[in-house]
Amino acid sequence: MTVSHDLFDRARARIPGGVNSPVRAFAAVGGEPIFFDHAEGAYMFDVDGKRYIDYVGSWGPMICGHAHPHIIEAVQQAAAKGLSFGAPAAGEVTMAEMLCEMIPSLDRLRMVNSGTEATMSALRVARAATGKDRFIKFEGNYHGHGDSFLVKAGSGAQTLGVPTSPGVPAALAELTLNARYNDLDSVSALFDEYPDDIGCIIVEPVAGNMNCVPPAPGFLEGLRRICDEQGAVLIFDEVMTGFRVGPAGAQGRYGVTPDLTTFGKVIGAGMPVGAFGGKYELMKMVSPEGPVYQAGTLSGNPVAMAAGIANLELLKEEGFYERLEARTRQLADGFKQVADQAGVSMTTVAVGGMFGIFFTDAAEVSNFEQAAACNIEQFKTFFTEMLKGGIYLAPSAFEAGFVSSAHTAADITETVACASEVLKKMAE
Ligand code: HOZ
Repeated sequence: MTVSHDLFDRARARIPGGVNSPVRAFAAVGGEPIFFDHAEGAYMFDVDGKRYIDYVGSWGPMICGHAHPHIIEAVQQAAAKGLSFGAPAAGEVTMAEMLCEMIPSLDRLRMVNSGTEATMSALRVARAATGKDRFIKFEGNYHGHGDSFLVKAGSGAQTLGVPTSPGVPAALAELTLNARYNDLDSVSALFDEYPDDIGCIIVEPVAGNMNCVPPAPGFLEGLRRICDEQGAVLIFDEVMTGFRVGPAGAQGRYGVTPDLTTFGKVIGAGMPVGAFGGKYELMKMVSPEGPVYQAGTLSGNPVAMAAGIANLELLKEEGFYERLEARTRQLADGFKQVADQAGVSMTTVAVGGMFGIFFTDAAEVSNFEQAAACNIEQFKTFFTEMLKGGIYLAPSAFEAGFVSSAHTAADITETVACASEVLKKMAE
Protein backbone atom coordinates (compact mmCIF):
# COMPACT_ATOMS: atom_id res chain seq x y z
CA MET A 1 0.00 0.00 0.00
CA THR A 2 1.38 3.42 -0.92
CA VAL A 3 1.13 6.69 0.96
CA SER A 4 -0.59 8.10 -2.13
CA HIS A 5 -3.24 5.39 -2.03
CA ASP A 6 -3.90 6.02 1.68
CA LEU A 7 -4.31 9.73 1.03
CA PHE A 8 -6.71 9.04 -1.84
CA ASP A 9 -8.79 6.77 0.42
CA ARG A 10 -9.03 9.52 3.02
CA ALA A 11 -9.69 12.15 0.36
CA ARG A 12 -12.55 10.17 -1.17
CA ALA A 13 -14.35 10.15 2.16
CA ARG A 14 -14.40 13.93 2.43
CA ILE A 15 -13.89 15.42 -1.03
CA PRO A 16 -16.11 14.59 -4.04
CA GLY A 17 -14.15 12.05 -6.09
CA GLY A 18 -11.17 12.63 -3.79
CA VAL A 19 -10.03 15.63 -5.83
CA ASN A 20 -10.61 19.36 -5.73
CA SER A 21 -10.84 19.69 -9.50
CA PRO A 22 -12.19 16.91 -11.73
CA VAL A 23 -9.34 17.01 -14.26
CA ARG A 24 -7.04 15.67 -11.54
CA ALA A 25 -9.00 12.45 -11.19
CA PHE A 26 -7.83 9.53 -13.28
CA ALA A 27 -11.46 8.77 -14.16
CA ALA A 28 -10.79 8.71 -17.90
CA VAL A 29 -7.51 6.79 -17.81
CA GLY A 30 -8.06 4.33 -14.98
CA GLY A 31 -6.13 3.99 -11.75
CA GLU A 32 -5.85 6.54 -8.96
CA PRO A 33 -4.61 10.11 -8.95
CA ILE A 34 -1.12 10.53 -7.54
CA PHE A 35 -0.60 12.73 -4.51
CA PHE A 36 2.48 14.90 -4.76
CA ASP A 37 4.83 16.15 -2.11
CA HIS A 38 7.00 18.69 -3.85
CA ALA A 39 8.21 19.86 -7.23
CA GLU A 40 11.37 21.42 -8.59
CA GLY A 41 12.23 22.54 -12.12
CA ALA A 42 10.81 20.01 -14.60
CA TYR A 43 10.14 17.39 -11.92
CA MET A 44 7.40 16.51 -9.48
CA PHE A 45 7.96 14.09 -6.60
CA ASP A 46 5.10 12.06 -5.23
CA VAL A 47 4.45 11.33 -1.55
CA ASP A 48 6.12 7.92 -2.02
CA GLY A 49 9.32 9.52 -3.26
CA LYS A 50 9.01 8.73 -6.99
CA ARG A 51 10.21 11.37 -9.46
CA TYR A 52 8.23 12.31 -12.59
CA ILE A 53 9.12 14.53 -15.52
CA ASP A 54 6.09 16.82 -15.51
CA TYR A 55 4.26 17.85 -18.69
CA VAL A 56 1.15 19.21 -16.95
CA GLY A 57 2.87 22.14 -15.26
CA SER A 58 -0.12 22.76 -12.99
CA TRP A 59 -2.15 23.02 -16.25
CA GLY A 60 0.02 25.75 -17.67
CA PRO A 61 1.44 28.26 -15.20
CA MET A 62 4.76 26.59 -14.46
CA ILE A 63 6.29 27.98 -17.64
CA CYS A 64 9.60 28.58 -15.85
CA GLY A 65 9.47 25.23 -14.05
CA HIS A 66 8.47 24.45 -10.49
CA ALA A 67 9.76 26.42 -7.51
CA HIS A 68 11.89 28.77 -9.59
CA PRO A 69 14.22 30.53 -7.08
CA HIS A 70 13.42 34.03 -8.44
CA ILE A 71 9.68 33.46 -8.01
CA ILE A 72 9.96 31.74 -4.63
CA GLU A 73 12.07 34.58 -3.27
CA ALA A 74 9.52 37.17 -4.47
CA VAL A 75 6.70 35.20 -2.83
CA GLN A 76 8.57 34.82 0.46
CA GLN A 77 9.32 38.53 0.60
CA ALA A 78 5.71 39.47 -0.16
CA ALA A 79 4.28 36.91 2.30
CA ALA A 80 6.42 38.32 5.09
CA LYS A 81 4.65 41.66 4.57
CA GLY A 82 1.12 40.26 4.93
CA LEU A 83 -1.06 37.84 2.98
CA SER A 84 -3.98 40.04 1.99
CA PHE A 85 -5.01 43.63 2.55
CA GLY A 86 -8.42 43.79 0.88
CA ALA A 87 -7.18 47.23 -0.15
CA PRO A 88 -4.95 48.49 -2.96
CA ALA A 89 -1.21 47.71 -3.04
CA ALA A 90 1.68 48.57 -5.36
CA GLY A 91 2.02 45.09 -6.88
CA GLU A 92 -1.37 45.38 -8.59
CA VAL A 93 -0.27 48.53 -10.39
CA THR A 94 3.04 47.02 -11.49
CA MET A 95 1.27 43.89 -12.71
CA ALA A 96 -1.34 45.89 -14.67
CA GLU A 97 1.39 48.03 -16.25
CA MET A 98 3.47 45.00 -17.22
CA LEU A 99 0.52 43.15 -18.76
CA CYS A 100 -0.65 46.19 -20.73
CA GLU A 101 2.89 46.73 -22.00
CA MET A 102 3.31 43.09 -23.08
CA ILE A 103 -0.17 42.69 -24.63
CA PRO A 104 -0.87 45.73 -26.83
CA SER A 105 -4.67 45.11 -27.03
CA LEU A 106 -4.98 45.78 -23.29
CA ASP A 107 -5.77 49.41 -22.50
CA ARG A 108 -6.90 48.41 -19.03
CA LEU A 109 -7.51 45.28 -17.03
CA ARG A 110 -9.03 43.96 -13.83
CA MET A 111 -7.29 41.29 -11.75
CA VAL A 112 -9.40 38.33 -10.60
CA ASN A 113 -8.59 35.00 -8.94
CA SER A 114 -9.07 32.44 -11.70
CA GLY A 115 -9.74 31.97 -15.38
CA THR A 116 -13.35 31.12 -14.56
CA GLU A 117 -13.86 34.52 -12.94
CA ALA A 118 -12.14 36.21 -15.87
CA THR A 119 -14.37 34.65 -18.54
CA MET A 120 -17.58 35.16 -16.54
CA SER A 121 -16.72 38.82 -16.08
CA ALA A 122 -15.63 39.41 -19.68
CA LEU A 123 -18.87 37.90 -20.95
CA ARG A 124 -20.85 40.17 -18.63
CA VAL A 125 -19.04 43.23 -20.02
CA ALA A 126 -19.64 42.08 -23.61
CA ARG A 127 -23.34 41.54 -22.94
CA ALA A 128 -23.64 44.92 -21.25
CA ALA A 129 -21.83 46.71 -24.07
CA THR A 130 -23.92 45.20 -26.86
CA GLY A 131 -27.22 44.73 -25.04
CA LYS A 132 -27.33 41.23 -26.59
CA ASP A 133 -27.48 38.09 -24.45
CA ARG A 134 -26.61 35.32 -26.89
CA PHE A 135 -22.98 34.51 -27.53
CA ILE A 136 -20.98 32.04 -29.58
CA LYS A 137 -18.38 29.66 -28.20
CA PHE A 138 -16.78 26.65 -29.85
CA GLU A 139 -17.51 23.02 -29.20
CA GLY A 140 -14.65 21.52 -27.17
CA ASN A 141 -13.34 24.89 -26.00
CA TYR A 142 -13.38 25.37 -22.24
CA HIS A 143 -13.83 28.70 -20.51
CA GLY A 144 -14.02 27.62 -16.88
CA HIS A 145 -17.04 26.40 -15.02
CA GLY A 146 -19.32 29.45 -15.19
CA ASP A 147 -22.90 28.37 -15.99
CA SER A 148 -23.01 29.95 -19.43
CA PHE A 149 -19.88 28.11 -20.59
CA LEU A 150 -20.78 24.57 -19.51
CA VAL A 151 -22.55 23.81 -22.75
CA LYS A 152 -20.62 21.40 -24.99
CA ALA A 153 -17.50 22.33 -23.00
CA GLY A 154 -14.06 20.74 -23.27
CA SER A 155 -11.46 19.83 -20.62
CA GLY A 156 -12.72 17.92 -17.57
CA ALA A 157 -16.34 18.41 -18.62
CA GLN A 158 -15.63 16.41 -21.77
CA THR A 159 -13.26 13.96 -20.10
CA LEU A 160 -15.96 13.03 -17.59
CA GLY A 161 -18.76 12.97 -20.14
CA VAL A 162 -20.75 15.94 -18.82
CA PRO A 163 -20.06 18.62 -21.43
CA THR A 164 -23.43 20.21 -20.64
CA SER A 165 -23.74 20.14 -16.88
CA PRO A 166 -26.95 19.46 -14.97
CA GLY A 167 -27.71 22.47 -12.80
CA VAL A 168 -27.18 24.96 -15.60
CA PRO A 169 -30.61 26.57 -16.10
CA ALA A 170 -32.04 25.71 -19.52
CA ALA A 171 -33.02 29.34 -20.00
CA LEU A 172 -29.37 30.34 -19.63
CA ALA A 173 -27.91 27.45 -21.64
CA GLU A 174 -30.09 28.38 -24.57
CA LEU A 175 -28.21 31.68 -24.86
CA THR A 176 -24.96 29.78 -25.46
CA LEU A 177 -24.47 28.94 -29.13
CA ASN A 178 -21.83 26.45 -30.19
CA ALA A 179 -19.96 26.67 -33.47
CA ARG A 180 -17.37 24.28 -34.88
CA TYR A 181 -13.73 25.23 -34.23
CA ASN A 182 -11.85 26.32 -37.37
CA ASP A 183 -15.13 26.56 -39.29
CA LEU A 184 -16.17 30.14 -40.10
CA ASP A 185 -19.26 28.96 -41.99
CA SER A 186 -20.65 27.49 -38.78
CA VAL A 187 -20.20 30.91 -37.15
CA SER A 188 -21.88 32.78 -39.99
CA ALA A 189 -24.76 30.30 -39.92
CA LEU A 190 -25.45 31.20 -36.28
CA PHE A 191 -25.47 34.92 -37.09
CA ASP A 192 -27.93 34.15 -39.92
CA GLU A 193 -30.14 32.23 -37.49
CA TYR A 194 -30.04 34.90 -34.76
CA PRO A 195 -29.40 38.10 -36.74
CA ASP A 196 -29.98 40.60 -33.91
CA ASP A 197 -29.17 38.60 -30.82
CA ILE A 198 -25.48 37.68 -30.72
CA GLY A 199 -23.26 40.10 -28.78
CA CYS A 200 -20.04 38.18 -28.49
CA ILE A 201 -17.75 35.42 -29.71
CA ILE A 202 -15.39 33.83 -27.20
CA VAL A 203 -12.64 31.53 -28.45
CA GLU A 204 -9.48 29.79 -27.31
CA PRO A 205 -7.13 31.15 -29.98
CA VAL A 206 -5.19 27.88 -29.73
CA ALA A 207 -7.57 25.31 -28.29
CA GLY A 208 -5.97 23.66 -25.27
CA ASN A 209 -8.94 21.87 -23.76
CA MET A 210 -9.67 19.38 -26.53
CA ASN A 211 -6.04 18.28 -26.69
CA CYS A 212 -4.04 20.97 -28.53
CA VAL A 213 -5.64 22.32 -31.70
CA PRO A 214 -4.10 25.36 -33.42
CA PRO A 215 -6.22 27.82 -35.39
CA ALA A 216 -6.37 27.16 -39.14
CA PRO A 217 -4.90 29.96 -41.27
CA GLY A 218 -7.52 32.72 -41.53
CA PHE A 219 -9.76 31.40 -38.73
CA LEU A 220 -8.96 34.05 -36.11
CA GLU A 221 -8.87 36.77 -38.78
CA GLY A 222 -12.31 35.59 -39.94
CA LEU A 223 -13.71 35.83 -36.42
CA ARG A 224 -12.38 39.38 -36.17
CA ARG A 225 -14.03 40.30 -39.48
CA ILE A 226 -17.36 38.74 -38.54
CA CYS A 227 -17.39 40.52 -35.17
CA ASP A 228 -16.65 43.83 -36.87
CA GLU A 229 -19.42 43.29 -39.42
CA GLN A 230 -21.94 42.21 -36.77
CA GLY A 231 -21.00 44.70 -34.05
CA ALA A 232 -20.10 41.83 -31.71
CA VAL A 233 -17.33 41.74 -29.11
CA LEU A 234 -14.46 39.33 -29.79
CA ILE A 235 -13.02 37.73 -26.64
CA PHE A 236 -9.80 35.73 -26.79
CA ASP A 237 -9.66 33.35 -23.85
CA GLU A 238 -5.90 33.22 -23.33
CA VAL A 239 -6.07 31.34 -20.03
CA MET A 240 -4.05 28.56 -21.68
CA THR A 241 -2.21 30.45 -24.41
CA GLY A 242 -1.37 33.71 -22.63
CA PHE A 243 2.43 33.88 -22.39
CA ARG A 244 2.60 30.18 -23.37
CA VAL A 245 2.64 30.62 -27.14
CA GLY A 246 4.55 33.90 -27.24
CA PRO A 247 5.29 37.03 -25.19
CA ALA A 248 2.11 38.70 -26.47
CA GLY A 249 0.01 35.53 -26.29
CA ALA A 250 -1.81 33.98 -29.22
CA GLN A 251 -2.97 37.41 -30.34
CA GLY A 252 0.64 38.48 -30.81
CA ARG A 253 1.59 35.21 -32.47
CA TYR A 254 -1.24 35.29 -35.01
CA GLY A 255 -1.56 39.07 -35.33
CA VAL A 256 -5.28 39.30 -34.57
CA THR A 257 -6.51 41.83 -32.01
CA PRO A 258 -9.48 40.91 -29.79
CA ASP A 259 -11.66 43.43 -27.98
CA LEU A 260 -11.32 41.66 -24.64
CA THR A 261 -8.85 39.05 -23.39
CA THR A 262 -9.04 36.71 -20.43
CA PHE A 263 -6.01 35.37 -18.61
CA GLY A 264 -5.64 32.71 -15.95
CA LYS A 265 -3.10 30.92 -13.84
CA VAL A 266 -0.08 31.59 -16.04
CA ILE A 267 0.07 35.21 -14.87
CA GLY A 268 0.27 34.03 -11.26
CA ALA A 269 3.08 31.50 -11.66
CA GLY A 270 1.00 28.96 -9.75
CA MET A 271 -0.87 31.30 -7.41
CA PRO A 272 -4.66 31.64 -7.91
CA VAL A 273 -4.76 34.51 -10.39
CA GLY A 274 -6.67 35.60 -13.46
CA ALA A 275 -7.44 38.84 -15.27
CA PHE A 276 -9.62 40.26 -17.99
CA GLY A 277 -8.96 43.38 -19.96
CA GLY A 278 -9.08 45.12 -23.29
CA LYS A 279 -10.36 48.23 -24.97
CA TYR A 280 -10.80 51.37 -22.90
CA GLU A 281 -14.46 51.81 -23.97
CA LEU A 282 -15.32 48.33 -22.72
CA MET A 283 -13.26 48.34 -19.54
CA LYS A 284 -14.58 51.73 -18.45
CA MET A 285 -17.93 49.99 -18.03
CA VAL A 286 -16.53 47.93 -15.14
CA SER A 287 -17.50 48.84 -11.58
CA PRO A 288 -16.79 51.22 -9.83
CA GLU A 289 -16.12 53.36 -12.91
CA GLY A 290 -19.09 51.92 -14.75
CA PRO A 291 -22.23 49.95 -13.98
CA VAL A 292 -21.04 46.39 -14.74
CA TYR A 293 -20.58 44.87 -11.31
CA GLN A 294 -17.51 42.76 -10.68
CA ALA A 295 -15.63 42.28 -7.40
CA GLY A 296 -13.30 40.09 -5.32
CA THR A 297 -11.76 40.38 -1.87
CA LEU A 298 -8.58 38.55 -2.88
CA SER A 299 -8.28 40.06 -6.38
CA GLY A 300 -4.83 41.56 -6.87
CA ASN A 301 -3.62 39.74 -3.77
CA PRO A 302 -0.08 40.97 -2.90
CA VAL A 303 1.53 37.52 -2.76
CA ALA A 304 -0.03 36.44 -6.05
CA MET A 305 1.04 39.72 -7.69
CA ALA A 306 4.63 39.24 -6.48
CA ALA A 307 4.70 35.72 -7.98
CA GLY A 308 3.19 36.90 -11.25
CA ILE A 309 5.53 39.87 -11.63
CA ALA A 310 8.59 37.68 -10.96
CA ASN A 311 7.32 35.18 -13.54
CA LEU A 312 6.77 37.86 -16.19
CA GLU A 313 10.27 39.21 -15.55
CA LEU A 314 11.72 35.80 -16.39
CA LEU A 315 9.73 35.62 -19.63
CA LYS A 316 11.39 38.81 -20.85
CA GLU A 317 14.82 37.17 -20.91
CA GLU A 318 16.48 37.21 -24.34
CA GLY A 319 15.63 34.09 -26.36
CA PHE A 320 13.19 32.66 -23.77
CA TYR A 321 10.48 31.79 -26.28
CA GLU A 322 12.86 30.52 -28.95
CA ARG A 323 14.33 28.05 -26.44
CA LEU A 324 10.90 27.02 -25.12
CA GLU A 325 9.53 26.48 -28.60
CA ALA A 326 12.58 24.47 -29.71
CA ARG A 327 12.27 22.19 -26.67
CA THR A 328 8.56 21.66 -27.25
CA ARG A 329 9.14 20.93 -30.93
CA GLN A 330 11.89 18.43 -29.97
CA LEU A 331 9.36 16.60 -27.79
CA ALA A 332 6.50 16.59 -30.29
CA ASP A 333 8.77 15.51 -33.16
CA GLY A 334 10.36 12.88 -30.94
CA PHE A 335 6.97 11.36 -30.06
CA LYS A 336 6.00 11.30 -33.72
CA GLN A 337 9.27 9.70 -34.79
CA VAL A 338 9.13 6.84 -32.26
CA ALA A 339 5.42 6.27 -32.98
CA ASP A 340 6.23 5.95 -36.70
CA GLN A 341 9.08 3.56 -35.89
CA ALA A 342 6.75 1.45 -33.74
CA GLY A 343 4.01 1.50 -36.38
CA VAL A 344 1.50 3.32 -34.14
CA SER A 345 -0.56 6.02 -35.88
CA MET A 346 0.04 9.34 -34.16
CA THR A 347 -0.12 13.03 -35.02
CA THR A 348 1.57 15.62 -32.85
CA VAL A 349 1.47 19.41 -32.69
CA ALA A 350 3.60 22.00 -30.91
CA VAL A 351 2.77 25.70 -30.49
CA GLY A 352 5.08 27.72 -28.24
CA GLY A 353 5.24 25.74 -24.99
CA MET A 354 2.04 23.76 -25.70
CA PHE A 355 1.83 20.39 -27.40
CA GLY A 356 -0.71 17.76 -28.38
CA ILE A 357 -0.54 14.01 -29.03
CA PHE A 358 -3.34 12.43 -31.08
CA PHE A 359 -3.66 8.71 -31.69
CA THR A 360 -5.02 8.96 -35.21
CA ASP A 361 -3.96 8.34 -38.78
CA ALA A 362 -5.35 11.75 -39.79
CA ALA A 363 -2.57 14.18 -40.72
CA GLU A 364 -4.11 16.90 -38.56
CA VAL A 365 -6.90 17.47 -36.07
CA SER A 366 -8.73 20.75 -36.39
CA ASN A 367 -11.95 20.48 -34.39
CA PHE A 368 -13.59 18.69 -31.49
CA GLU A 369 -15.29 16.02 -33.62
CA GLN A 370 -11.91 14.96 -34.95
CA ALA A 371 -10.27 15.09 -31.51
CA ALA A 372 -13.03 12.89 -30.08
CA ALA A 373 -12.65 10.42 -32.95
CA CYS A 374 -9.01 9.66 -32.00
CA ASN A 375 -8.18 6.33 -30.39
CA ILE A 376 -8.84 7.07 -26.72
CA GLU A 377 -8.03 3.48 -25.67
CA GLN A 378 -4.53 3.85 -27.09
CA PHE A 379 -4.14 7.13 -25.26
CA LYS A 380 -5.12 5.45 -21.96
CA THR A 381 -2.50 2.72 -22.40
CA PHE A 382 0.12 5.28 -23.42
CA PHE A 383 -0.69 7.46 -20.40
CA THR A 384 -0.58 4.57 -17.93
CA GLU A 385 2.69 3.13 -19.22
CA MET A 386 4.37 6.52 -19.44
CA LEU A 387 3.36 7.17 -15.84
CA LYS A 388 4.97 3.91 -14.78
CA GLY A 389 8.09 5.12 -16.58
CA GLY A 390 8.10 8.37 -14.58
CA ILE A 391 6.51 10.66 -17.16
CA TYR A 392 3.53 12.69 -15.95
CA LEU A 393 1.13 13.58 -18.77
CA ALA A 394 -2.36 15.05 -18.34
CA PRO A 395 -4.75 12.21 -17.42
CA SER A 396 -7.04 12.94 -20.34
CA ALA A 397 -6.94 12.81 -24.14
CA PHE A 398 -8.66 16.22 -24.13
CA GLU A 399 -5.88 18.32 -22.61
CA ALA A 400 -2.86 20.09 -24.06
CA GLY A 401 0.58 19.29 -22.64
CA PHE A 402 3.04 21.88 -21.40
CA VAL A 403 6.82 22.16 -21.55
CA SER A 404 8.70 24.61 -19.31
CA SER A 405 12.01 26.41 -19.63
CA ALA A 406 13.31 24.04 -16.95
CA HIS A 407 12.97 20.99 -19.21
CA THR A 408 16.43 20.10 -20.52
CA ALA A 409 17.31 18.33 -23.75
CA ALA A 410 18.13 15.31 -21.55
CA ASP A 411 14.61 15.37 -20.03
CA ILE A 412 13.11 15.33 -23.50
CA THR A 413 15.42 12.51 -24.60
CA GLU A 414 14.46 10.49 -21.51
CA THR A 415 10.77 11.11 -22.23
CA VAL A 416 11.01 10.11 -25.88
CA ALA A 417 13.01 6.99 -24.98
CA CYS A 418 10.27 5.99 -22.54
CA ALA A 419 7.62 6.66 -25.22
CA SER A 420 9.57 4.52 -27.67
CA GLU A 421 9.47 1.52 -25.33
CA VAL A 422 5.78 2.05 -24.53
CA LEU A 423 4.76 2.42 -28.18
CA LYS A 424 6.72 -0.67 -29.21
CA LYS A 425 4.86 -2.68 -26.56
CA MET A 426 1.56 -1.18 -27.71
CA ALA A 427 2.27 -2.28 -31.28
CA GLU A 428 2.99 -5.91 -30.26
N1 HOZ B 1 -8.09 24.55 -18.08
C1 HOZ B 1 -7.61 23.57 -17.17
C2 HOZ B 1 -7.53 22.24 -17.82
N2 HOZ B 1 -7.47 22.29 -19.17
C3 HOZ B 1 -8.43 23.55 -15.96
C4 HOZ B 1 -7.77 22.82 -14.86
C5 HOZ B 1 -8.80 22.42 -13.85
O1 HOZ B 1 -10.00 22.44 -14.16
O2 HOZ B 1 -8.39 22.08 -12.75
